[in-house]
Amino acid sequence: MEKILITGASGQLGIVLTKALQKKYGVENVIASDISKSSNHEGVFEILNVTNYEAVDNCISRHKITQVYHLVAILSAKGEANPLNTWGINMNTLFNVFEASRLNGVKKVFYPSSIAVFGEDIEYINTPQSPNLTPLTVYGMSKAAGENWANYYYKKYGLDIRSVRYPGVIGYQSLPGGGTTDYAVSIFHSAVKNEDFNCFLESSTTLPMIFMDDAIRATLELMDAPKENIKVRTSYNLAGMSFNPKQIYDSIKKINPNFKISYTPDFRQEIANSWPKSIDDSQARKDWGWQPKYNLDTMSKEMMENLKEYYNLVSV
Ligand code: VAH
Repeated sequence: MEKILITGASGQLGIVLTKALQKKYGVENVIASDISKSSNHEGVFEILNVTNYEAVDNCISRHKITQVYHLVAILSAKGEANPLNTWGINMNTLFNVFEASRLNGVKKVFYPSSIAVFGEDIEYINTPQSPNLTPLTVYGMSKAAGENWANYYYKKYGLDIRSVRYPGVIGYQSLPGGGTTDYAVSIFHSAVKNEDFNCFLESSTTLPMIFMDDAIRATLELMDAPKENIKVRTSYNLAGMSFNPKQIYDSIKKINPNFKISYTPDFRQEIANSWPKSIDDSQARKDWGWQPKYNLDTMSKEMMENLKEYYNLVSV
């Protein structure tokens, strides 16, 4: 019998991953936690401040947790406003989860990394699994350090931590907060509401992205894979699709021909410029059979249909 704890369950991924894990393991076996509750949650929810070690330890031992999905993090753009605070929160929460998991005999931990671990001096097209990691944001630095800690806890203590480097995640079920790839979610909300969209990145800024369904499936497949198949104990490169703002705009225009876009790049442009344009995820494909299902047009269609339904429902 598995008992699951999710930290950061009210975030963009957390809201959707909680539902997927509830479906897989039963609503009563999934403890969703965050510092505040999102109205979307059904099932068991606990207010949990993951910067407090005793609180994390208590939650894991009280619920006899067997798997932890540690999603708490301050993202790339927001994190730059207060670098030391971002480092503190991202790293302290990681140490608290890894250490409490080890001491309480947790069987598996999921730790999300990001393509933000990449920075200067990489191959920007098909960025390989293991180049030098020289991230330019504190978020990227914390994820790169976290990957090494994941590897360390596995090698030193045998804690079965698994990780993927998510591209920008795009879904209709929840909103991102404080990331550089957030534009690719907001653009759909504007399109559905027939509002003009002002993009904070230049039209030609290509970034790796993934549709939420694929991101969730990748997570579940990685966690289900036999232990001996997991050869990468830092974090797996993961790819879905790659596009720039002009290309996503063109894809949306096929559905909403009147949609209009303008571009006003801000500080997030520099962050985006330091990231890969596309990712080589051949190791994930080889080790645990990763295969994305969505491309830009199939994703746009799903996003538009679901958001139309959402806005129609709330306006009733
Ligand atoms: C961010 N969405 O923009 C995150 C992500 C690929 C980047 O980790 O900060």
